[in-house]
Amino acid sequence: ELAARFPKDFIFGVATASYQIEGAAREDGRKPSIWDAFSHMPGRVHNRDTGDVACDHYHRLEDDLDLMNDLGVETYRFSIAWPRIIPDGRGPVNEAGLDFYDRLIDGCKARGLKTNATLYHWDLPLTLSGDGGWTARSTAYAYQRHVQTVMKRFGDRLDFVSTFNEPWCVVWLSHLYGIHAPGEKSMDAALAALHTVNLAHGLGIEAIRQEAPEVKAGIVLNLQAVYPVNDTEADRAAAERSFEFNNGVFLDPIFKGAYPAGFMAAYEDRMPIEDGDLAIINQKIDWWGLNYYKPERVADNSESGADFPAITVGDPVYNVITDIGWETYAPAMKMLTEQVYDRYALPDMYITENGACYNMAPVDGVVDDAPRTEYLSDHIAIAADLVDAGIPLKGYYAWSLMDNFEWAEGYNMRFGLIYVDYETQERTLKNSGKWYKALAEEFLNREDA
Ligand code: GCO
Repeated sequence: ELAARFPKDFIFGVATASYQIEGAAREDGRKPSIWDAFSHMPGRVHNRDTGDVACDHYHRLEDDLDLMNDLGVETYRFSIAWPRIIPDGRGPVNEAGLDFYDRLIDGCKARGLKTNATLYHWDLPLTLSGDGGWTARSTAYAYQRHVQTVMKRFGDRLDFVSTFNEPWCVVWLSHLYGIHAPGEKSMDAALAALHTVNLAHGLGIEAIRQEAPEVKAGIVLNLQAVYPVNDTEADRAAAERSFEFNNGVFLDPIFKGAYPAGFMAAYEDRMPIEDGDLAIINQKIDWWGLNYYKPERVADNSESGADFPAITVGDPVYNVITDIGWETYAPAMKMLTEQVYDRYALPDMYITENGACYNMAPVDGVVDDAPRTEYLSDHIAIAADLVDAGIPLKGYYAWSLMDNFEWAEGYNMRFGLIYVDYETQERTLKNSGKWYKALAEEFLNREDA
């Protein structure tokens, strides 16, 4: 039995993010974020979808918390929108924005849910773009003030906080590949964003320790599980370079106090590092989160003269491909986790996101999404294997509570345990949600509980 494989203090939860679910984009003093601007720009997001309304969670907060509570989970991971708290990124604090999260957090506590707040899940206040957004060092200090404000207000009621969700996306996907806001395609912009985000993480940890030393502070990373396409020396070296570029540039400064050597050999003279920065970044944290969805396969491309890491992305090896086109391969989550515990002195771990995109809709009130259930059960079994292997894995959050605004894919791609009809805002628990609920209940009610 799957549930029986986890220790008593393990926690199951669900995750969401502010811009993906809240809507109410112009209400109660919230000002635009870079995602409001980006999604309203033609050609950026599928179907020109925006987060203006999203799941209308801002107005349906209590009902949604009830739905979550009905799932039987013990913890909720959500994000706090900076543009609701400090609408211009710097300057006045918006009381009405704080009130919303007061209600959210108190609503969780009233239902016995542990809270895990993400302090940045991509909705940078648009005003800060005028300074250069994440490419500007000043943004790290503006972020620190956001963290101070949030922790001062909620530090007494938060169980966990993370400084950032997926710096990889904030840095490479948003500033080098141009897929996410602000849509930059520049290595120099990306290198600057990389260092600003790492610095902001360290400044954020300082602020959390200052304002709320009891709260467990961490960071959430979407590390890549990299496999060489061919078992050749060249492809293994490519996989190693890919690890540095995609994972090491975050893990090394945070856990070792230095950027990786191969990466630095390529880019040191373009990195805006100042004296003392690495000591700020390299602070002890209480936990880290892994967001895991799929394996990555890479081949050597160094002959082409391409920039570091000089790789090409290989095709999926296994043929279970989700509706967003991602390869399904649960053992990669184990390989990756063991690899990073081998290489770094990491604290307690949580799987902070894991889930699958399948777009089936209700038929007579039933969403038959068996492949999602299979994905979840395969990955949760790997989580149990990790616990067995002695990894300090303490919890698992399914992505996501409900279908939502899937960034550049708009409303076209669905990851929820709950189906959302965006015309009516009606919610329908999917079969996978029923399965997860049964797992959570079995876990809570098992004999040794
Ligand atoms: C993430 C994103 C989520 C996505 C999910 C599926 O942290 O990657 O937080 O917002 O919706 O990953 O792509």
